[in-house]
Amino acid sequence: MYTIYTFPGTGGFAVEAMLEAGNAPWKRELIDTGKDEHRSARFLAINPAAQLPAMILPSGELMTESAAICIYLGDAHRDTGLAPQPGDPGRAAYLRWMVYMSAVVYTADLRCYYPDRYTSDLSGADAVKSCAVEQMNAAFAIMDEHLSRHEWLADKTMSVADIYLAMLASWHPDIPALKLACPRVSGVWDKVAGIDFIKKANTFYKLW
Ligand SMILES: N[C@@H](CCC(=O)N[C@@H](CS)C(=O)NCC(=O)O)C(=O)O
Repeated sequence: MYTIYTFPGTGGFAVEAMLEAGNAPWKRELIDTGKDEHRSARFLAINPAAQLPAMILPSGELMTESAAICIYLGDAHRDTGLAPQPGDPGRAAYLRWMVYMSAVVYTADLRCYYPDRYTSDLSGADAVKSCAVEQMNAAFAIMDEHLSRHEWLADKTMSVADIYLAMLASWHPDIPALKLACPRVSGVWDKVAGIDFIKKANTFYKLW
């Protein structure tokens, strides 16, 4: 049994989509960030970084970092077909974009939505935010250009990287502008949104 600690709107979405696709037994533990439950002693004992999602594996081991959890689940449940395996075409691109999105885009989202955490001078928080949005836009443009030459991020096969991309796109602070500037990113988001297990995950996460 997998246990995911999560809440609507969070990066638990991509993880839960993988759990849905993998048909493995799992359960959800709600941690209400609006009530600061992620900073409670109970949750800090699970994830000292006070971030969602966190997941307990069937072995009892803890995993954090949404991209790492998605990669882990893609390998543990290969029958989902959502994670190109070593030797498969698309493996290098899949790993490249998973790490890129986690390291560059997700972190820009955090600077955008929590700018006060990224400066010791609160009067500069607006500048932190606008710079984060510019960095996010630059990253989406790089992925949009890649998608002008490849059907999916990992080329010919949809992978969890595309699900992760849709999640990050849904967090953009100006979605109409993103869709206009990055039509291929928008196209991947539309295709991902039409899949049944994604619809099911989104009934809880309400990302779009
Ligand atoms: N690098 C982490 C980031 C996780 C993260 O920042 N999650 C957000 C929700 S999407 C969170 O926990 N926010 C609450 C807070 O930072 O106070 C990951 O990819 O899992």
